[in-house]
Amino acid sequence: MLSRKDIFPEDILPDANELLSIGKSMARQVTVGDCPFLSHYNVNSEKEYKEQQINQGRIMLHGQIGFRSPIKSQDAYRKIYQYIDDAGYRIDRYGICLDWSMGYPKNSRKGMPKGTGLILENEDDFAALTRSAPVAPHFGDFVMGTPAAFENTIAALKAGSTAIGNIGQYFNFRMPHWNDDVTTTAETIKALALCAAQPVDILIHSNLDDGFSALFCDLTCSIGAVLLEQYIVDDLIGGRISHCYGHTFSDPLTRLAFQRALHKISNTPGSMVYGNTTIYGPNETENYANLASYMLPDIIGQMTRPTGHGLNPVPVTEALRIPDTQEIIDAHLFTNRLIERSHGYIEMIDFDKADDISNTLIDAGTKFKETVLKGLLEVGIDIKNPFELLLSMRRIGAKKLEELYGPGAIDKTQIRNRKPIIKATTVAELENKANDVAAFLTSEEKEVIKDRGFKACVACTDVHEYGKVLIEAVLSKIDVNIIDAGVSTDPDVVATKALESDASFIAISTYNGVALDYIEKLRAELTGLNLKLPIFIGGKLNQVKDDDHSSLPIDVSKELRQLGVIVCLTVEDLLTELVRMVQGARYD
Ligand code: B12
Repeated sequence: MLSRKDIFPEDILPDANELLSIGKSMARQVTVGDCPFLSHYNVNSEKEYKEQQINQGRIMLHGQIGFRSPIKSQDAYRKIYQYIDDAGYRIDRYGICLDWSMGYPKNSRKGMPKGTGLILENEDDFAALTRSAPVAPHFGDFVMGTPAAFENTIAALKAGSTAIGNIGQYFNFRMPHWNDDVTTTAETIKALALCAAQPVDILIHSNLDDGFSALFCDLTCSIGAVLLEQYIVDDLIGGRISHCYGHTFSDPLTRLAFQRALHKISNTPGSMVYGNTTIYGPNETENYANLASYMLPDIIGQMTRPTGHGLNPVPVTEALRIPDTQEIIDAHLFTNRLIERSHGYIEMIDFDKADDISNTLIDAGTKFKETVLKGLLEVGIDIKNPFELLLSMRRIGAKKLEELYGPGAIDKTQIRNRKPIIKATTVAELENKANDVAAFLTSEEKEVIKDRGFKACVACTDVHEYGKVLIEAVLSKIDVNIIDAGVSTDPDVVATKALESDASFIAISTYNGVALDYIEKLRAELTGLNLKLPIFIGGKLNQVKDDDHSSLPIDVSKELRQLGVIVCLTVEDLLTELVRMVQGARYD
């Protein structure tokens, strides 16, 4: 059971009306600036453009860019547009991938961890980028939902952006070393109010996979999240929420059904459909089949129930590295040709099946929304107050919300103690994978590991949680005790947790291009506590070096090994080392 005191231990919270009025008043000074996209298509906003394209039956396309260097990003903005235009096609919008560190307010950004993305120093940098070509600038990440929400939204609006996010990110992302979620929420409310008060329509983007959807085990809860966000942004603040989905939607039928459900319940055009990045592997040729396998339902969705989403063909190199300009262009050329070749498929599809699923999604999603609101009201949350609603949902988190309020029947054998009405594939697939990985050990090896009574302190450095979910599932299956040190966890917290729990080793999963800095800090923290423990690390072991002009991340496995860390390409590597530890190997 929850109580208000558990969710809000603070005696006083900021006044939501005051925050809304600060945001609203800023709209007197800050309005949408000119940019080539708005002038070229003679529209006031991307929403207006999207509605025109829907009426003309055109499918829109989205590209994702954001290299560390502003110059390289401007160059990509121009080149991709030009190349695709020369080929007789169009790219409608760019998702601008700001760096992690852009989420800190400018005056506290110095010295904070950087990821692999774009760093814009000032408002002129924002404008220089959007001036580079007539493509709609979508500032999706590290704007709303971060402590820098208000200042980044001001810069994005002035640079001519009329699609700004990311509300999904608000719910799930934590900036390293930033524990003040009250300020994060307050800045987000001000930014939302500023957009809502604009004389032109601003789409408030939310990538569901950046938010709770990546972690729900029941897909109907994701439609519930759409409805809850509509309630907060549209009904309580007067904005226009616009949803994105796709990363984790691997089954073509449910992918199509989800799009048809959005078509029924959305009041505004969608921002983009993200490519199904979780199915990409290391082989580029095979990834073209992956690309086609999710693009086809996306194209058919837009042909039959246009929602205005820009489709995002993710380059086939995504699992290997941050895709370069030509790789983005190639994915677009492929997809434009696929669109031309897709018409004949429509007659082959049984849309009733998709519509049955879509109706179930809406019915159970509506139930989830209502149960969440009722549950929060019962514990004393003011559900008419957007500040309280946002922060309480963020603090409770996806897993607990699903456990407490999920629409599926209670079933203690299931992951969230509920039988999913429509199973979300990702977490379930990780559970299955864990069985295969655990089978790597012989029963004798499992037995000796069990007898040793290992305690594993497991954490991930950023929002990428699947690696951690997998390690925990595998280790649980071989009777290693799990000490959960959390998601987006700072090095000092991991070190303290390892000490307090008397951990036998630490396992870190990392993806954001911070591996080396993170391990250096963790080592220093452990030394400070006089603790010597084996550290295993896996995920994406790269980093953008400050002195490297390529602005792309490079592999740091060698440096990590030099620091005495055990670099793991697979979970099996960890299991092999555990067997060696039982046999007497030492790593301190
Ligand atoms: C899923 C995903 C997401 C999801 C994460 C959902 C979630 N809640 O976990 C979402 C959509 C939220 C997301 C967001 C972002 N992402 Co992302 N994401 C991915 C993706 C597609 C898959 C990563 C993953 O989880 N794989 C599943 C795991 C289980 O499999 P695996 O990675 O192959 O891992 C294996 C081993 O490495 C091992 N392993 C992993 N960790 C560990 C640890 C130990 C100790 C051991 C023993 C083994 C082990 O386990 C697996 C065994 O098979 C990758 C691209 C890719 N295909 O790799 C990008 C990727 C990691 N993301 C990337 C980026 C840039 C981001 C964002 C910063 C983008 C943005 N601007 O918003 C944000 C993160 C923001 C933040 N605050 O941190 C980049 C990182 C760039 C880099 N470092 O070079 C990648 C590589 C994509 C790319 N090519 O650009 N992302």
